[in-house]
Amino acid sequence: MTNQSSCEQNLTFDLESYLQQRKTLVEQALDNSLTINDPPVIYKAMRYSLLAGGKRLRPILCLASCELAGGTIEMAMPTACALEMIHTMSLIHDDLPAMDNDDYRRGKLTNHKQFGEDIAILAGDGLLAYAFEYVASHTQGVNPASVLQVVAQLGHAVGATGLVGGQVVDLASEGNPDIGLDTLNYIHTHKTGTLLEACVVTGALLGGASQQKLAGLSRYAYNIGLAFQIVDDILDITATQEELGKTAGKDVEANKATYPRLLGLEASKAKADELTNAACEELSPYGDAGIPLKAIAQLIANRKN
Ligand code: GRG
Repeated sequence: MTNQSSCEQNLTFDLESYLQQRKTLVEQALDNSLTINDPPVIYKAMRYSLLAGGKRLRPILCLASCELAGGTIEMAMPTACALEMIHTMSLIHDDLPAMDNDDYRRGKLTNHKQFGEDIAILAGDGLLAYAFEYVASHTQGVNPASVLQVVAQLGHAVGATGLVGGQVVDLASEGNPDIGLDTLNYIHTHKTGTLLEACVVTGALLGGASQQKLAGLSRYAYNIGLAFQIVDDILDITATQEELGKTAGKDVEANKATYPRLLGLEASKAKADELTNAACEELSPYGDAGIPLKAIAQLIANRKN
């Protein structure tokens, strides 16, 4: 979709290799983060969803932001894993019969279809709690005050100020034909945006970014977060179940307010492009060092799943 000037980047940057290399590192770290213990069923359920694939966009964003701020991959990896644990928890809970009631996720049966509803709820709870434990117990080489800020940022992204708040308004809006852009933006920025923002902000905190840099990166994250969710709305209409790894067309079936429904497909694509462009503009002070985050912004706008 997007090809705007602010996102233009050095053509020698190979995004595909970059993402593949980062994804491999993240997959390895996630695998090592959680071994099977007693009682085995809960660890198996947690690992089933945590290691089910996915784009690993959130941990990759966190690592990239930490490096941009002057830190290393090692400093950010525990938080990157925690972000994926939190994201996976939200997917498990979102798929439950009481929520979105879905049978497939990441190309596999959803957690409750595989393990039952009771264990799926507990697997989500286990991942959420472990995410915080993991950051606190595994982060190394970072000043403890910054780790504390990371923990606070994660809590802010998950609770009523983030995922939970967005989900509550989403549920309350279901089937209401009068939902407008303000409410839709609230849902999108809370359900999706706050966690993506946490990825970028925690990475920057761990890397030692100044307040000014944090503010700019936070604006970058807000813009890619909303663009991400608009593209999600578009893909629900235009992509197949095989491409998405989850049921397609669910928003239309549930009569949900979405960007395409409120604005139309073309205007929605234009809005996603505009946000992506605004995100890239925030990276202009960084020159070539900002290339990975620019490329990720473009990937979000152009993704097919
Ligand atoms: C229980 C504390 C608590 C919170 C849960 C269920 C819920 C509250 C919130 C729902 C959040 C949610 C599932 C938002 C949708 C975000 C989204 C667009 C997910 C898809 O992300 P991708 O495309 O997926 O990055 P992969 O599989 O690639 O990781």
